[in-house]
Amino acid sequence: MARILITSALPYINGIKHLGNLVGSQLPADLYARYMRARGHEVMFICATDEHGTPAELAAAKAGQDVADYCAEMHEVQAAIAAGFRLSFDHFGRSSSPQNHRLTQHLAGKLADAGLIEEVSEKQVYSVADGRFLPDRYIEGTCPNCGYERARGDQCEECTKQLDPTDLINPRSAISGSTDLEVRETKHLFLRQSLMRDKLNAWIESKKDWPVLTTSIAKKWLNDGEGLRDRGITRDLDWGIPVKRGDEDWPGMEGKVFYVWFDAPIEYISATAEWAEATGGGDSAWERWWRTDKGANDVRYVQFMGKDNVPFHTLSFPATLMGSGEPWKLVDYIKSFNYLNYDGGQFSTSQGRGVFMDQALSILPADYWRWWLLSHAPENADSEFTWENFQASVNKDLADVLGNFVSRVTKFCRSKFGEEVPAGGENGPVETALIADLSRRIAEYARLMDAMEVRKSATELRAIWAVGNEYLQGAAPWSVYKEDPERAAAIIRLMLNLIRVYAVLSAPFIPDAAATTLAALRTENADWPDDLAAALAALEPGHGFEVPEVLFAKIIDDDREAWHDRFSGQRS
Ligand code: B3M
Ligand code: ZN
Repeated sequence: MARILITSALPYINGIKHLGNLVGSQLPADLYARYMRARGHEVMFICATDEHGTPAELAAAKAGQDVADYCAEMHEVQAAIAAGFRLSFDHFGRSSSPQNHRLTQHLAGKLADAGLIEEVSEKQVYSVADGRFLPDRYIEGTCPNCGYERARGDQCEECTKQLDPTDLINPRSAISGSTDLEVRETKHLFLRQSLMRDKLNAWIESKKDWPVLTTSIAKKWLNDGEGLRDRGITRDLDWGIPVKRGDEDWPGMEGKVFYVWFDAPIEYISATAEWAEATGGGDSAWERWWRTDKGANDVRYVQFMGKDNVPFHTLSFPATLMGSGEPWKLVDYIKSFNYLNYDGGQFSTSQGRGVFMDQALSILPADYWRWWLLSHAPENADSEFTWENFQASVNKDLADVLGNFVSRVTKFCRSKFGEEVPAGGENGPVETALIADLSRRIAEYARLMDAMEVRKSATELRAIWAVGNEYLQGAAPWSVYKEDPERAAAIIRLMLNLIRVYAVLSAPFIPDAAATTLAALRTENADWPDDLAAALAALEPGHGFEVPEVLFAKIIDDDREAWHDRFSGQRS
């Protein structure tokens, strides 16, 4: 039994995520966590909301709410939706937790002790009326390029030109509208990651088994100089983790907070500490996952994320942990994803284009989405959601292949033998060949799941379902029954057991259907079929069951068309 630590990239707090976000981190992480638990390993699966930074402040302001209240509310909203998708986090934390405040300040102190933090003086725009420095995007004015009057200090949204706040004509504060702005000196902390280039390089070079997508991005940033330049890790914002050096004040840093990307990955650790506190485990309960001097040496740590998050996880976060000089557990494997597009374009929050997590659950159960998303995960290239493809997958794979199989077997048994596993007959050569074929396929499925080959795992699982269907079609118990009821009983007994095995194998992808099936078979605690022949005899003659409710309903054309229109982003 191994110990596996799994983290999913933290969803940002400002709003509900779309299906592309879901399939890029949380959902495949859940697939892996469920699979590893099913194989008997000890799993710690961590996620959290990423709550600091300018976008959180802006979203709260837009909602007319205090930012702390806004984050608390949105955290609950995101937690409920995650539960709706059956994301089986051991803990869903908050980067604004007291644990994360303490650990972020602690690590900053250690980095400073190690000489890895530099104080840099910069010129920045100060708003006298607001009594604060303004981040670039909090300054508005007229674009010098196109004349758009509400260009932001970092970029003009109209003509997309990248700007400096000082480029703007008639600059004003986006908070108060005040034009009483001055350029003042201010100090910021920089993480000297450039000093760690050799260490980071050696570490990344040692990761021979990482996916190409991960290492190519990591190496690009590492070797491109740009990527490893020293990074500002503090900001002039109200909302965030106050800059401190461990427990002590940091002279000159009063009123400043850490940059959101500095504290967000630290929350992976802090969230585990939140979990330990919530479950009464004490410090040793989380340290055995994260401190190599306290037992984390034998942990395998896997991270899941979209490709845009890779640089922070291969460079900045490891630099933080290594630079602290303390024995923190570093990631062993990074599974990264490309993007999911929506129907010929991109998902767009502002245009309401595409399906967001809450909307998805309001039209169909989680399993339908989980199956489509995972079986089309953007692993080797970007992939695309279309309603036609979604309808076809659900109707074929889930309704025709799996659902129909379960329904035919259980209904036929009920009509001929009653609602219990029938006795009589025995397996012949065809069944022996079937079991051999399935054993080979299940071993391949396990190999792919171990390797986090998400799409290929789904393809193999679908093939495993299809093998049962083909066998049933050929064995045709409904015609055999008249001549030889014992033979029909043996076929059906094997198939009822196969349904149970299917539920166990499929649970990481479609946990609700798996649970419904196991409940109908009155066998909730089913183990992974390490010995398939034994697993296919587990339900013995006389074992009672019920015909389960329809597992998957087909998507009809009218619904498909209505949803297509509803989510196209051209709402009037
Ligand atoms: N919140 C990514 C994002 O929202 C960011 C991930 C943090 S992982 C530590 O795109
Ligand atoms: Zn412009």
